[in-house]
Amino acid sequence: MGGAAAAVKVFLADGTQVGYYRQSRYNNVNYPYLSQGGSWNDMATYAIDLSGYLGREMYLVLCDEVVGSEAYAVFDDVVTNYDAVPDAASRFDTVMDGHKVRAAASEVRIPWVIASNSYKPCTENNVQNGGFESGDLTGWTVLTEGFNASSAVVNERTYWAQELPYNQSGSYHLNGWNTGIPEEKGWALRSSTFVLGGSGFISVKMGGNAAVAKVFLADGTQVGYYRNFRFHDTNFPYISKGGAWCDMATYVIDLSDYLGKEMYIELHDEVITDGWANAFFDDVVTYYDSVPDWQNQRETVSNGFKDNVQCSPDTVDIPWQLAWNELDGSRPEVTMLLEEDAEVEPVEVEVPEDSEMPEIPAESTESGESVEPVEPAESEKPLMPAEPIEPENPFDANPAEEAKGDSGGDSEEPKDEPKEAPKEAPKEVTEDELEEETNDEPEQEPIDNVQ
Ligand SMILES: [Ca+2]
Ligand SMILES: [Ca+2]
Repeated sequence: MGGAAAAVKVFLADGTQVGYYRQSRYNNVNYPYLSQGGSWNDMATYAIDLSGYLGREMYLVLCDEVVGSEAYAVFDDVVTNYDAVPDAASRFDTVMDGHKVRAAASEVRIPWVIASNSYKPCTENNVQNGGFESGDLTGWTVLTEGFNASSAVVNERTYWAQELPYNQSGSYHLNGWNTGIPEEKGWALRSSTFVLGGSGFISVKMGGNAAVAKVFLADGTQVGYYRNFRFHDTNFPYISKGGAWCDMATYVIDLSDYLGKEMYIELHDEVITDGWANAFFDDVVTYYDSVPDWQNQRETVSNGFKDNVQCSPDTVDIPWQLAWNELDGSRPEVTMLLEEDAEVEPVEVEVPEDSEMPEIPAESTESGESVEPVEPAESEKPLMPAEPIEPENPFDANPAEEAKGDSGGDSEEPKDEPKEAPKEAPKEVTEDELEEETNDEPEQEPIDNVQ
């Protein structure tokens, strides 16, 4: 190869890159004399040692890389079989050197080059197909019998007549409604393994009331349990008023204690009994060079429609969340953001009686009660009824319970947007689940969510 932009990539037949070799001779000096150290588009033979892959089916890609000026690439003579190791160090090709006009040309030798592999396999830090952008479950292992792997990945950005946003990244996401698994049942997928690198932070997009991400060391030791805690069935169809249904948010997970370890992730639809038992996932990112600035990250999505009119405002932000690990009971000391709530007209919110306040045993960190989101409490304070209530924070209740209370809505003030939205859901699955949701007594049994 010759030219400043030439490079060769080497791959195994399955697409795994194993080599990257740059043309290293380009040197724009003493034009036009190769004999005086110059090198332009003249090609040298690069000897590449692939003996570690003997017997493997492979292919090459010849590249013209973007390198700025003099960005040319020329190639010739791809030889992929040598019976004996060529003595590259002492071999050369002989060409006529450049020369001035009308001057005589002389021969010059172009030595062979022992190519240096500059390929850095960063792929080891990433799970395969973490964003489902292959359009299918390539790289994922289905752990649930009956799970329809061929239909589970979809390219839909919105759902229902209200055109509520999934907040999908790219063109595809993993959609729990398309798994063939009934809502009351659960399912799980396992990622390929990755070596935790960079900052030790990863992220995953989760939506739906049953979505949970679990993190394991490669030997099967579970080290993390992270729930989607944003789900909030209130003020349908307004995400801008604190509702959150199938919309996914990015959860940032701190795994820095495990830097350098080989790990994998499982995406779960947990079996829950408080309705909306579906899960949606996208964008599993297992490498961040530096700690992601989650507090200032958000995705802006289209707000939903109400009676075919776009909800105001047109767009709504879905802020990133810091996930917290229910296995160790730690909880981030942060104020989650749902600022939109601040501008919402007051809505009467059913406040759970203190009798319903679940006692949170210290060791119950794995149970549903201790899982209440941090941010709903913040965001809903302005919405709380004026009448005196228990000094205890009523929002220590399970988020799901709150959701129930909201949809129960006996004390809602008359507003132009009544909250019987579930009935509008056009899809059967939705009707069903909403029906269920509405009829179900909000029995608050702890969710056994850790395995
Ligand atoms: Ca995606
Ligand atoms: Ca389910």
